[in-house]
Amino acid sequence: MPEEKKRKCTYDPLIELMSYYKGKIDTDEVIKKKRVISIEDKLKHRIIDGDKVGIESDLDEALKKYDALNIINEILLGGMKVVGVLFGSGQMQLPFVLQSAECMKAAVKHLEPFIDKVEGESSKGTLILATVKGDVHDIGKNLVDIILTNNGYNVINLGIKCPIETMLFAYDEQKADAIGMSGLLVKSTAIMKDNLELMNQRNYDVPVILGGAALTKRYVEGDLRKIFKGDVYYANDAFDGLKYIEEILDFKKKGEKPDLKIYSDPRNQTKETGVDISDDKDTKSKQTVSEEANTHRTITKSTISTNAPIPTPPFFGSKIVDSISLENVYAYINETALFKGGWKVFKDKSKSDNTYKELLKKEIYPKFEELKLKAESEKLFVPKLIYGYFPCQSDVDDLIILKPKIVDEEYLHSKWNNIQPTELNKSIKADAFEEWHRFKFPRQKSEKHLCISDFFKLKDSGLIDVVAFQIVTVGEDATTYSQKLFEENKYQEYLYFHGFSVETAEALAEYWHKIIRKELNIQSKDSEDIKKLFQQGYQGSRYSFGYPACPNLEDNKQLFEILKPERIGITLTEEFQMVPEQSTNAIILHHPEARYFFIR
Ligand code: B1M
Repeated sequence: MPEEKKRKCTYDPLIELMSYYKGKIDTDEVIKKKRVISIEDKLKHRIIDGDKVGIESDLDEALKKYDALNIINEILLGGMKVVGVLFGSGQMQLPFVLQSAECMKAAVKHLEPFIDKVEGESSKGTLILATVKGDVHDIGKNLVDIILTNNGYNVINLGIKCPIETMLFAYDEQKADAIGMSGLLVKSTAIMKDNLELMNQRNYDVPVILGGAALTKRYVEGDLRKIFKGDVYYANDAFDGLKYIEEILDFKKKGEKPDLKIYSDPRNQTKETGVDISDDKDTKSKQTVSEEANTHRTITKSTISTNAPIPTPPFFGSKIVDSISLENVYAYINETALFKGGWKVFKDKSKSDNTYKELLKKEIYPKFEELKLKAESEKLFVPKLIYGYFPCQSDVDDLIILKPKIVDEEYLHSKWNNIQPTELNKSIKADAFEEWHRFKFPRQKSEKHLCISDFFKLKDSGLIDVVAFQIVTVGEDATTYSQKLFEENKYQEYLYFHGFSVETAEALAEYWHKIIRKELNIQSKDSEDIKKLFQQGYQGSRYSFGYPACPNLEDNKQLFEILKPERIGITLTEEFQMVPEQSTNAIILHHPEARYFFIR
């Protein structure tokens, strides 16, 4: 190799670039004008700007001066480091971070043939990464994979629903440096604990990084750190994951053990399961489920009115709806949830309102519109749903779903044509029915002592009430297309499309809830502003199983027996999650006092 090629880069790209960005965010035009033209800077700016078109010729030029590994480690990763700092300080949004990662991937691909394959030399370290057993959530883990891979780490991504044995096998086989576990479900936090306990038993005191919406720092670095013999870290986002793997490798290199502190929060002394089930992670409104909530206690009833009128549904039983206009559904997409929750595009303190509005106008809204058209024209979404109305009564904390006596299975999963809803509680009385299903809902142990069953007529009243259920999906193709984008390293598009597809599923649920209110003739309280519907600007409430007022995901099983959504291609996993991923279900209450509430 010519001497020149072996030369190391001599300046610190991070310091140079941070001073370049200091105190301002420039527009693309200004950045371009200011751009210094050394090949090192050209490449770094390409990474920061996510500008991969034509990067090959710049890389070829750099190859005349440096060897391929040096270009990656000193120049390109220097650019990625700046991206990380800009992201951490809120100056760069996630979609643009992913654009940079895409550029990095393209650059590394071009340089790969020039790298002499000496085992272990081309990567900074290896992480085994997986979503834990029973959990199907993919995107969070995949974002971690993208960020780490494109910062020079070797990530062995084992996918979703991954048993600990598979992770440990991969760890041994790959002689990895750490294990990363991801999971969005409350149950996943318990699985993570089980995994660490099993690792203790088998003497795997390896570093572990944990991440996902249901976790809290206190749980991981407090409770789990106490029980696990190895080092365990809590990563709030993908860049936290990067920070910790760097730290782990640093200590490993030095042959030292980090002195990890046990996290303790003096404000909260009660024993908690350590879950965060807030819907909007950004508000950080953490909600914890106390173990006490599940123990036996004296029931204190709420003061929910028992006199609410019972609406008349258009039919009893269930019905399939499979011709739904996407345009109608799109109108119910919650832009805040999509832009901030899904795409992670925020206005932070360093930006003026105008800069943020400009970003939305120039990048985000056009993307949103493009995706709407694409999904429609390429038939990436096939919205379908099953919904229905059912006679019901409450029995303390339970909600009893009734069915007509002596009918066959097939009849139960169709419209019950021999029951006239207008005759309910008139000529049709409770003795026309028998118990079909029973949902056991938890009750608040303080505050208003609410329980979902309080919003329905009591069995003792002799009256029959009405409950609606729905299961909606935008179909399997949305999942397949998301996966394709990830596999093709189209990271930014992956984030955009996946977020858009799941919010479209949620929009379909919102839209159909509106139809149900209309059919029950309780729509007079509906806000005219669709955005206000997202804050329950209507009569009644839509609760999804697994959410705070009805936290038992297992209830999905009974719901499936009632609606039989297999008829529209939705199945339930053994851990009660729905396939396709872009699906959601709900129990719908008509009672005027029904609002979201938390079981603490
Ligand atoms: Co639902 N959902 N959802 N949902 N959903 C959650 C997960 C929930 C916590 C909401 C809540 O209760 N407030 C709750 C689970 C609670 C529980 O376990 N009981 C829940 C529920 C109940 C459900 C349904 C069951 C409701 C129902 O229909 N009955 C249903 C299930 C769907 C199914 O089975 N297919 C459902 C449906 C849906 C939608 C389809 C509408 C939609 C998409 C779901 C999806 O993504 N597959 C949806 C959404 C959007 C959410 C929330 C609001 C956001 C999830 C998300 O996409 N986050 C979520 C609540 C929340 O997160 N606050 C919720 C974005 C993603 C990039 O973040 O995965 O956290 P995340 O990854 C981050 C970090 O956590 C970290 O880095 C990542 C990137 O920065 N990280 C790591 C993650 N893993 C890491 C590993 C590391 C390091 C960092 O190691 C190295």
